[in-house]
Amino acid sequence: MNSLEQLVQQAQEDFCAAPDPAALENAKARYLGKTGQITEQMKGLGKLAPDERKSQGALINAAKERIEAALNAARDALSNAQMQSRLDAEAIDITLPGRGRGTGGIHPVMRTWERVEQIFGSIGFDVADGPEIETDWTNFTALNSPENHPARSMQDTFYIEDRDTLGKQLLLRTHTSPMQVRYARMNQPPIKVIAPGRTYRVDSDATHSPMFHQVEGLWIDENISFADLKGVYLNFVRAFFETDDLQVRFRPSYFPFTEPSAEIDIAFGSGPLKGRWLEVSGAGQVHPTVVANMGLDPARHIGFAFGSGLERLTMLRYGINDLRLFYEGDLRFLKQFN
Ligand code: 2U9
Repeated sequence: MNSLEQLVQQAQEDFCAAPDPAALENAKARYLGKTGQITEQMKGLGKLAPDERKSQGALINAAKERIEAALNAARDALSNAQMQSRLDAEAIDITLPGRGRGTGGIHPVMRTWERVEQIFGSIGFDVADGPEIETDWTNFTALNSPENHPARSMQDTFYIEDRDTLGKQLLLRTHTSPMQVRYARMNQPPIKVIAPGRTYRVDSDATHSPMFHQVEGLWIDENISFADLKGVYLNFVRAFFETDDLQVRFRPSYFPFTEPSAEIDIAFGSGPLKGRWLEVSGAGQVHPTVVANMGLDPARHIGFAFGSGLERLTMLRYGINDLRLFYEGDLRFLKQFN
């Protein structure tokens, strides 16, 4: 084998053996670089006679082309191998089952909220929704708790430092009653409306949370009586707790916005809570001052109102004993309701 043929073979072997692009480029330099063996052979041509130079030059060129071809083939092979190992490393097994996000569920208090809307909706009550940041007037004054009135201290309030554009004091609503005031000022009697929603009070322990949910109902008409309120509420608790086997009693109470006022208790005729009187709601005839603040004539229009905590209703329905479970986001608790 002549030396050019050996050189080509040696180059082919070196290129094939190069494990990565850097090694391949080093190998290339040994043959085709400035001081590479092919380049050196080219330089030697000058010493030959013209005839020999031509034929030897053609042989060197042919060898050079074969070396360049071997180099390109080795480059392609390395880049294919690199791509293949990347594809292997990043391979996705499309036969694996998805990780899944799990199915979401409805929070038990939201379930109660939806249920309350459905039950009152079925007897003709509209649903009112409104701001959680309220003015002092709609939250307190309109509801017969003027400034400095001792009744205000019944509800410890989160006040907001900034005032509204008219300079009015703002606060987080302590009950959903302001929404009923707004609704009554925008609609004409007969009014039958519930206002469910988030409410806020400075209070936090096993039975109180700074944010909690209320539903309040308001019925304004001519010639209605406490018996109508009792009928509506009895219908509600029977539907809500899915039993007719329960009793309802009204006990005298005090709220600034109702007169007379009552606490509503229920007692189940069976089940784990059988025979125990459980407080579920407050209620009363809307105070004449509040009726007037809604833009109505208290001599003509009578209002009945009630208010319940949605957490309280939920705890009674499912037998939950700690309010804080609702806000901890523990899936072991929440999953039980879905
Ligand atoms: C207007 C006038 C009167 C709504 C009422 C109650 C009695 C009541 C509490 C129950 C537990 C709030 O969630 S709780 O802390 N509510 O006892 N609420 S009467 O009276 C109104 C509402 C709107 C215009």
